[in-house]
Amino acid sequence: MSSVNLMAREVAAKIVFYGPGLSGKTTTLRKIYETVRPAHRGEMMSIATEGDRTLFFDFLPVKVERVGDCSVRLALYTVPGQVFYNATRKLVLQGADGVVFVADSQPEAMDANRESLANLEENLFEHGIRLDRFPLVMQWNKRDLEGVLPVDVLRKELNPRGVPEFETAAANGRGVLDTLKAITRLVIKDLRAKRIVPPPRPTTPGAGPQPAGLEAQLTQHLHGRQPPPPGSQQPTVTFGGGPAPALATAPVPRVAPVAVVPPPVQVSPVSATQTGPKLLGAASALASGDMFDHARAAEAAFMAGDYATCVTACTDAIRRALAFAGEGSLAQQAYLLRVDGADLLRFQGLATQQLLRVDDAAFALYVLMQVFVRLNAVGLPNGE
Ligand SMILES: Nc1nc2c(ncn2[C@@H]2O[C@H](COP(=O)(O)OP(=O)(O)O)[C@@H](O)[C@H]2O)c(=O)[nH]1
Ligand SMILES: [Mg+2]
Repeated sequence: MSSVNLMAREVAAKIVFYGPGLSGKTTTLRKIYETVRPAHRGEMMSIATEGDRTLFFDFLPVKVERVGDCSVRLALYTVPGQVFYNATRKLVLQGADGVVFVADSQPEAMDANRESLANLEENLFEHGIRLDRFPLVMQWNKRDLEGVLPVDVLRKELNPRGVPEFETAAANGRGVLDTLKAITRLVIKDLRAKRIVPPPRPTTPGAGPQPAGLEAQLTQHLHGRQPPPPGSQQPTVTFGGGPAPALATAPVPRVAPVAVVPPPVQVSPVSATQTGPKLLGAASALASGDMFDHARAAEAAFMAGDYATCVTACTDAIRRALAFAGEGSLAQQAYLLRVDGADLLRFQGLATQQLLRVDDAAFALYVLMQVFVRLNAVGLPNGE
């Protein structure tokens, strides 16, 4: 999904936090959200079930200005770890420029770690990508817990290729920004090698202040917020007071997404000051004007399991939203707003599909959110 605006020398890259359920992906993204300066990140969107499990994905945009002489916009995503959400994982993985594999360091999670890594390899392969050539960073998470596996065991099992690895405790934020910096460096290097990102401009001596390098910029922009002093921290995230729930180590049957009856969904933009999850959907939270009602209808239908109605409501909302881009076909409007063309095509294909599944509806909501985000980015609709 990387895109480059050569005039603005702006690079957009997509980074996916992958790993088994409960390994700490959502917590990692929340910590990044809390740490990065507000000016350098957008709102974090989470689509979670009532039990706080990621149903579709979490999404957090982060901006790093002037890496060399480019700006970098990062779109950070997590995937749902549960085995039966594989279609969703594939979808989120589509167009990824790099992956952070978040492993749970506890011995009882090793089977789930291995299974998830194999699943990553398989899903990337289906997108025509080989994991062993792909920008990848390993995040050994939950290092704060007692009895975790030694790092060399994790390395031997999960990182034979020797990609950069970091010990983290996402629950208290330790190591998460170092992980993010490492994957950003790898992604930029990879995009430069593929000549997607132009090499740094040659600089002339005495030409004024040099743009800072990647490392300095990442550090400056990402570490903008001091961690709150001890005692004033957000309620510590625990496993409900008890020991960490053991991950399912028994083989879990691969259930086709169509058979999944999704639990009630809470979609909520997460904010640092928020006390409880808002029952406002991620799409409607981004909507303005009469698009709000359509977005609400789409979310309500999704929650009720009525996927056909959800897709129809998304179609209505997307048409209205794209109309703000001016006259023309949907494709032209989408192009002008820089909505992903492949996504739009796939979305339009849903209209002719007989059976709509939970992933189709989730995808429709995803495209709708993308359109709203793009509209917001260009300041439309204005004057309301
Ligand atoms: N002790 C500890 N708990 C963690 C850590 N990271 C996440 N958790 C907890 O593990 C559980 C699952 O985390 P979550 O981020 O939802 O996992 P996800 O399924 O990968 O998104 C939550 O209860 C978190 O509070 C960590 O580094 N240390
Ligand atoms: Mg999650």
